[in-house]
Amino acid sequence: MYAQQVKSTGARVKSLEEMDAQERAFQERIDAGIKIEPKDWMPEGYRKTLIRQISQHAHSEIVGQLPEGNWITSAPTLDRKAILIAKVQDEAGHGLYLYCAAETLGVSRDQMTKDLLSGKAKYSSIFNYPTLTWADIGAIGWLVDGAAIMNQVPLQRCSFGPYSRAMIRVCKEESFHQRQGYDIMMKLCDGTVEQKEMAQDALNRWWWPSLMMFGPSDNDSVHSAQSMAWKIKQDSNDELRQKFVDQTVPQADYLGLKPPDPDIKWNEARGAYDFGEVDWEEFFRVVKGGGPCNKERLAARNKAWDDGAWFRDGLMAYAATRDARKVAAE
Ligand code: BYC
Repeated sequence: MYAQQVKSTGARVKSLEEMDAQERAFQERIDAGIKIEPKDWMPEGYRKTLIRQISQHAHSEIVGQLPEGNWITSAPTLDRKAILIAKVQDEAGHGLYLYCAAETLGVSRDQMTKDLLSGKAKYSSIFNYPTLTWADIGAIGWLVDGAAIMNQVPLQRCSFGPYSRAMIRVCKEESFHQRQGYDIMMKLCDGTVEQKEMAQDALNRWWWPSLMMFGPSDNDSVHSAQSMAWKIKQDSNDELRQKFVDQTVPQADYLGLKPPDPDIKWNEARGAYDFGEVDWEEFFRVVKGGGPCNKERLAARNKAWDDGAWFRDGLMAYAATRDARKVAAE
């Protein structure tokens, strides 16, 4: 299955006849559902695409800790604080599995970190929006983790073994995160008028950025066609966005909240919700660094890296002494 299924602006996907023998054998393995492992031969484009996607994904997990970490000291109860700390720690763990998966492709963790800190590497646009109220923590769990799961469940079947295996564990944890976010929203919606208004305000601000998480529309997606041919991606950006809307609108109804889109309407013929157009100008502005918190996020990651220099130096000094002792003892 390598035919181009989505309208994409990326390079045309080669047909089997256009491939050399090695590429064809590789594509046939993918088509047969056989996982590719790090030591297997792979086309350079496949390796580069995976490094790009997995490292961006890892960076998103790491930067994604910042908006939520902001509320750890202000969580309304001890239980909520403990749950939020655990969630933020989980995100760090996801980043680590993903950096390890990318390292199997020959890129170093130091290089990936440098690319994030210099602003060269991308991370998800969603984390460039501020968390203004406690309801934002509910909305992130419900919507952002909800969108992440929608995107990541198919990634468990990704053709590259280490990425696919990392996603199995990540998805289990994300499901818990989504439930805790929805639980916060339920409590707020069952609370006072002011609490319900706070929940609606959070939904108003996070709805469209959540839809943007799935990437540009299929017409503008550069990588989708090739990534789907290689079974790195299983679904196109628009297909996943539609599934997310179909799943989330009834959840908003249950809470008694309304997504900020007057065009949302059940379409009986399609068996899906119609919805309005994402503001793509805003999406590309945020991706290019012009979102409300892009500068703050990069500054926070750079500060964390600089502040951790003494610890990294200490670890290296300890490792060198330990190695020297080992050599002396031999
Ligand atoms: N934000 O050709 P396209 C989480 C870029 S975090 C920024 O469609 P592709 C969580 C794209 O990279 C969720 N950039 O690309 C953590 C490309 O630029 P480059 C993170 C975006 O790769 C903490 C260009 O636009 N999840 O779970 O086929 C707390 C053209 O796009 C975005 C992942 O990373 C965006 N939203 O598809 C809570 C999942 N969208 O690289 C939750 C793994 C697109 O050419 N990644 N771009 O410079 C993917 O599934 C895919 O990479 C995407 C994009 C669907 C995101």
